Amino acid sequence: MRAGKHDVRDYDEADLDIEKPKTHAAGATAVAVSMKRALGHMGPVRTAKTLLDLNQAEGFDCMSCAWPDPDPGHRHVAEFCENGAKAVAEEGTTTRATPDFFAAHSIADLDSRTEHWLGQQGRITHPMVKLPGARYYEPIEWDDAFRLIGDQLMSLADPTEAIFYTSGRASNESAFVYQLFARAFGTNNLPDCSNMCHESTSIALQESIGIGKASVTLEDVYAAELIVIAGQNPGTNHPRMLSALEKAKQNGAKILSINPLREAGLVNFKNPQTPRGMVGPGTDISDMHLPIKVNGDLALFQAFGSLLVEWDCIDHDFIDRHTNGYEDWKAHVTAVDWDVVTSSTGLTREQITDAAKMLRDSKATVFCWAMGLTQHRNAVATIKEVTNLAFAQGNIGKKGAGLFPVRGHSNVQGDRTMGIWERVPQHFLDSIQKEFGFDPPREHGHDTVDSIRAMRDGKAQFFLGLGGNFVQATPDTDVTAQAMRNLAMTVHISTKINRSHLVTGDTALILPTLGRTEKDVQATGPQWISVEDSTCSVHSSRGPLKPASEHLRSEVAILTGIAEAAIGDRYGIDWKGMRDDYRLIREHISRVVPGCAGYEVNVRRPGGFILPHPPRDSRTFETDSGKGEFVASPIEVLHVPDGHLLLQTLRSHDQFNTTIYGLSDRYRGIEGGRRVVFLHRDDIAALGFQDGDFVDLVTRWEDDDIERCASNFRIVEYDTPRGCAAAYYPETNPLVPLDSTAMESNCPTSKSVVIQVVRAGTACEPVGHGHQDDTGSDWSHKTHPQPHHLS
Ligand SMILES: Nc1nc2c(c(=O)[nH]1)N[C@H]1C(S)=C(S)[C@@H](COP(=O)(O)OP(=O)(O)OC[C@H]3O[C@@H](n4cnc5c(=O)[nH]c(N)nc54)[C@H](O)[C@@H]3O)O[C@H]1N2
Ligand SMILES: Nc1nc2c(c(=O)[nH]1)N[C@H]1C(S)=C(S)[C@@H](COP(=O)(O)OP(=O)(O)OC[C@H]3O[C@@H](n4cnc5c(=O)[nH]c(N)nc54)[C@H](O)[C@@H]3O)O[C@H]1N2
Ligand SMILES: [Mo]
Repeated sequence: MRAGKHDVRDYDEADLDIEKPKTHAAGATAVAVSMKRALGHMGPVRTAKTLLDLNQAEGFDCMSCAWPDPDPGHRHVAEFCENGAKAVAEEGTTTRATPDFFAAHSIADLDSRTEHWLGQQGRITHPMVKLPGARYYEPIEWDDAFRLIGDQLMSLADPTEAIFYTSGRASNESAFVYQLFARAFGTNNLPDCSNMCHESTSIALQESIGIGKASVTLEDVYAAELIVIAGQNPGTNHPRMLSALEKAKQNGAKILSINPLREAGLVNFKNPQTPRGMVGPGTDISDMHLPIKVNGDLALFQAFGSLLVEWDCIDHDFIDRHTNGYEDWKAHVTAVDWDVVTSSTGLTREQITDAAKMLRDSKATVFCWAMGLTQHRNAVATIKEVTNLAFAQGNIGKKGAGLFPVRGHSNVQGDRTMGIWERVPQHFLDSIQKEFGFDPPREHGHDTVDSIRAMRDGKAQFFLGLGGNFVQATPDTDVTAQAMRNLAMTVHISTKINRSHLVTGDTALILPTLGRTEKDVQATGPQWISVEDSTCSVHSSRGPLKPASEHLRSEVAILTGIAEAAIGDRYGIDWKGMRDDYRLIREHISRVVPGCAGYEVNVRRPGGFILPHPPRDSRTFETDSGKGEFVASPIEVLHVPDGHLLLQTLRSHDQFNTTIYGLSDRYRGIEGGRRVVFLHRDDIAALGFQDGDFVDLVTRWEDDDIERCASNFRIVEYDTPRGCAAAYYPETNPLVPLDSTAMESNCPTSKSVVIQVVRAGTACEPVGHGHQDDTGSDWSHKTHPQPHHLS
């Protein structure tokens, strides 16, 4: 442990408690943890008010993940999961970060704390500003804050010097207003968390099926004969999915899981809604588990394709009518090199053949995936390969079958639908022009990685974050932090304090906002908002709680306030009208956003409405050829040199992205800390270490000469394939090179980081100032990065 800087840590690696990983998810413990966290943060009245309203047709939408709700009438009284309860508790907390709190803690002091500690300081109550040269945040009146921001925006040499980031919790109403403002201001610089998340999915599906969204409904999951779950840990990240899987199994479905780790939720589920789940044996989830090597999926799916072709388990009728490119793909997969397949998957030909038989024997297969597939260099090709397999057996646009990218943030999909997209299609911009009478900028804006490059290279001066925690969520933490510090102004619309408030431009503002749990009352009365889940279902949400402070404003009120200050009544857009009555926003949405005609009426129905999806609805494909596109991709094998490991960075059971709820990764047996690295026992021995040793993790990326380092991780022996390591995000983000991104989607390769493991204290040099990550260790580079520009 490095000395000196860690006095203020709220936990210590010495307290780490390592147990055996669990072999089931949920059960009575999940209920106990939900109630303990909810009661601890909110007390009994607020707990009852929120949890009973959560995910109900007239209630509010859970702000944790984007898993869909059952139809109204089929919902439980407690239609939420442990991690949903934690998310609600985190927002509904009665703790407050007031101006007195900010007066007592300098920015440097706050910056020395862990992300966990920052989150525990409660809801921000007042707008706050840090003026140039100041060491503290101080309160500011809303109108003064808007004026400061407006003046800064108007002083930019070019509108493209502004970056407008969105995290996927924003409602459809705020997202629509936000993109409208950015475009009226003059830029498509609308990066979002999706750029780091399912971007590879959106790109692949757009090319293959003509739309970047899931082709299933929840009913398809229930009706499936086979559900393939690749690169996803639903027990932690989409816990309500386990109830759907249980139901599918009761209807006779089989489940094939493809994951380097044997995640508890993929083994067995004890449904807390049922007596069997509370005290009985639970439901076994996976019928087969393939412990694939990290990044081996492209090879695996091609091998599946090869076997299906060999066995002629092909839906020729579907292929003839609806697809293009089958013969090329067939030739490609038929020639697959099995040596490459077995070495890159770490699986035997027998294992792969047995799994392929599950595909062969299923007449309706749903393919689910998440970050384990999207955050690799070859991610887009891998997802096209999943789509090829679905085409091969006609598993699209039919009951019980389809493609199911399971989205992360609760409204990340809706934000895209509303135009939060740096590369929004031209027809969307045409509709904006028609509706509002101005010609929006037509050239593409920056995505997340390009925004960081622009800030790093002095091409941006202003950053506004609608939610999120940009500095912690993005790759190459040091580079990003420096990029943020280069700016004239950083502004965050947030509910709670996070690291991104502490890594600031010359001027910085925190604008505290209402959350999903809270009542939103504007000039014309109470308002509600709308969101879209992973299955294109759009519905309304209204919060039950009194706002955390009378000074909070809604996201819509803040964004329209900024718009008025920055562009006034340029183009005659009625910002005030939209703020006073969100129905006006929804009227615009109904005319601008495809599939949203009649929005106000449709979204108010109990359960809402489902957006059109041509492949799902009618097997039509709005691609260039008008057909579903088979795409043959070469298997790109990632070269991991001897003595190196392939690190995947993942979530614990006790966090929501960069929000660290607590220190219990219960299912994996990690308690009391987060700085652990999971390794195979033979790799531990081969590298000359033992379980329990402390190590530094080092990336040397061949495309630049920067040595990246994250210090002091405890080795935990774990059931993971040889050559593969796992450690938590965001502690490991300093190791992900900014320029290491997925081909075509530019998504950071957070699941494919080539690392070396060296004895703690021998690689990372402490830096004299700056941040600690979540266990209080320094973010450090051995050599400080010079701007490298790959054009
Ligand atoms: N409670 C909670 N819920 C969340 C979140 C949260 O942080 N906390 N985050 C939300 C967000 S934004 C998102 S995007 C989702 C994320 O949901 P997930 O994608 O489930 O999240 P990760 O923890 O990144 O898990 C990735 C899984 O992929 C596996 N994996 C890693 N590499 C590979 C590989 O190469 N191949 C295969 N086949 N598997 C691999 C890992 O072992 C792990 O099980 O969850 C959402 N829901
Ligand atoms: N190494 C690595 N990096 C990753 C990933 C990974 O797997 N590995 N995953 C990536 C993925 S999938 C994603 S989606 C991104 C996530 O990136 P982000 O979306 O930027 O990060 P979050 O941690 O979800 O944002 C949390 C913050 O949002 C604010 N917030 C919470 N609720 C609200 C609200 O209602 N309104 C507003 N305005 N603010 C609110 C709070 O202040 C909180 O601190 O991270 C990515 N980064
Ligand atoms: Mo995500």
